Amino acid sequence: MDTKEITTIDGYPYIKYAHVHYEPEQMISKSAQFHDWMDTRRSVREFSDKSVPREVIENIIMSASTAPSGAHKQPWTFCVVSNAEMKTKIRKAAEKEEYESYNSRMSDTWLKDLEPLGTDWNKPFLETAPYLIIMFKKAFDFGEKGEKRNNYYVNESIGIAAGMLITAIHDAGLVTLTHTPSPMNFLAKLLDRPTNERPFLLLPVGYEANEVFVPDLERKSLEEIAVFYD
Ligand code: IYR
Repeated sequence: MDTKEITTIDGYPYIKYAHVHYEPEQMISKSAQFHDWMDTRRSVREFSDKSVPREVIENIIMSASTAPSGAHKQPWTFCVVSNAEMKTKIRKAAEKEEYESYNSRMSDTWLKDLEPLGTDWNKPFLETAPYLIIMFKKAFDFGEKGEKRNNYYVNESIGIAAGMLITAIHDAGLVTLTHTPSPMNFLAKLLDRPTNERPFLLLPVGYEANEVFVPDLERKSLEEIAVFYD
């Protein structure tokens, strides 16, 4: 299993792509089961403060980092905050921006669209959740002489990694939500990030609180979201 078959193509090392294949019947049942499982995922806004092993967080981050990225640059940094004082600082700064957003920056239509989800400027989960993962996108990297080296398709790449992180969190039996404080540059300042990194998404991670209710959402049907050109 572990023996890599290495060869050289155009002067670069290649390995043989090895993967299991399933019979069509098994594929249908596996993919249907995976959909059933994914369909149980919900954004949860109330967290328990119960601790989660650090190793779980490390594993889900490594899963997210298997995402495809432009020219395989993996243009992301995952900042993991469990420190209580830092969580409080982040909550205060996020709520300051969110208060402004909910009270003056967001349109009436937008606020109306959010009403069924019950969100507001209060973000207690930023202190309750045992971990906050803040994803930073690397607009560019630094070369050997400190020169700027642009990355490619950075938004696409980190967006895919975020989706895979959310999937890995769900698979571990934990919950999250995609919190998007706006503007979010306070995160770069608080976490002292280098100049090539921009905050992308903040995800609290942990167990849900006891007896959590989530909005009774309907997901779109296949007919509404897909067009098949046979
Ligand atoms: N950034 C805010 C507002 C918000 C916006 C959308 I669109 C949502 O689906 C949910 C929230 C917040 O994080 O509360």
